[in-house]
Amino acid sequence: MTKKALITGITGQDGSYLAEFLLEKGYEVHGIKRRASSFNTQRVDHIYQDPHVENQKFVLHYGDLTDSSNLTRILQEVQPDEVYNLGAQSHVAVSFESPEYTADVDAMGTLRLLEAIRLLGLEQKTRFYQASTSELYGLVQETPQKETTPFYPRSPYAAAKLYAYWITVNYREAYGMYACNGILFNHESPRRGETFVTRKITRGLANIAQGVENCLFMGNMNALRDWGHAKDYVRMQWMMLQQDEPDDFVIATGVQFSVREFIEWSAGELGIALRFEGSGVEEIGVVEAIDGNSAPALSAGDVIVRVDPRYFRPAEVETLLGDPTKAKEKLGWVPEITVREMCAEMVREDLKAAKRHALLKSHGLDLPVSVES
Ligand code: NDP
Ligand code: GDR
Repeated sequence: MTKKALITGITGQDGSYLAEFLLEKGYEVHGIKRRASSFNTQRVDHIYQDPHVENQKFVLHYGDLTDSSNLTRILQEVQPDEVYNLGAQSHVAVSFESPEYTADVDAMGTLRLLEAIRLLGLEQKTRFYQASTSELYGLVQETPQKETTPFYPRSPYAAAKLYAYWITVNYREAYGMYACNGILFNHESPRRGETFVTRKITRGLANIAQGVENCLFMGNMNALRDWGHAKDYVRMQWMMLQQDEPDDFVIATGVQFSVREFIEWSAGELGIALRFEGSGVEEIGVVEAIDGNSAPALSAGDVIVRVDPRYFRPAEVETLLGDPTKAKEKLGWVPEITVREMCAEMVREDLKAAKRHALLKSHGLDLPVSVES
């Protein structure tokens, strides 16, 4: 029997990788996409299947985590074996600007899905994965963070995800549902949204190297994160739902680096040696040397990184470092892609786009670059 999966957030970074992964495993994959005024399916266009063909294995449904009636209808129609709740307003900084919306989608949206599964009588059939987050640890109470480390959320996003975490545990305990939390630390890829820090850096520096942008404006470069590759992390989401008993797992690499280091690596991939000078809001990144023609738009001495306090958060999560021992021991999961390999891949992909942009520019076809991050 073909297994059916329903993914909320299928148009996002993780949703797109998970959909690919499940299709390869032979699943029929259903996804919920939001109605938007322009196309928002770029990350899944390569696996799109024409609804007119028979035996369609990839099906998109319009829906929204703020709308119980459509979640219930889709669940009833699909009768999924597995639900992956990846949909969220996932940007921490934006959650300070839209706290109520973030709570509605990230906290209440999770409740709506769980309750719809229960009311439809699917609670013994449908396994549920909740995209929980290392942001739950916020102001960290213990290092490294593991499944038993106390939570201390530091943003409306994290507070909403805290509710989602506990309501998932509650539906497991109260109704015997197979429901799991993956407490995932930061994971990135060339498909990462352009306003998250790693992608902002790889895209910004690639554009600067090609003369499409002038300067990268950053927030807190001292922040420390435990970064992995999204491909490794979606494999783990699936593994969690294949166990005999539901459980919660921390997924991380167990090593951490600063945002500044990620900038240095990305610059290095572009053949640029960067020197940081000054401190606080005065800190700048200066080009020290350049390898060959790899960054044709730059000269030694150019200032290409500056701090802009608008990117500071009202309350910051300074440091996160995960301990994935439980996932390694119970599930046999180990990440396969290192953070440096991931950084190189992201730079390579962003450089292709930057070169296309520079070529158009050289022919007088200058396109606007969206730099709002
Ligand atoms: P993205 O921001 O790339 O994707 C989020 C997805 O949610 C998009 O498909 C988005 O749709 C969809 N979405 C947003 N609002 C709604 C809504 N109201 N109703 C339905 N769908 C909605 O996130 P990631 O792929 O990076 O992350 C996946 C999940 O994992 C999220 O829940 C995130 O909070 C969580 N997480 C992520 C981590 C990471 O490092 N990436 C770490 C830990 C947890 P659209 O494309 O239309 O915007
Ligand atoms: P995070 O990721 O908040 O950890 O949430 P993000 O990449 O946005 O920030 C990481 C750290 O970098 C610092 N930073 C900046 N961040 C952004 N976005 N832009 C900047 O210019 C900048 N300068 C410095 C931030 O202050 C922060 O300390 C991500 C999301 O995917 C969440 O959904 C997920 O739950 C967590 O990871 C785990």
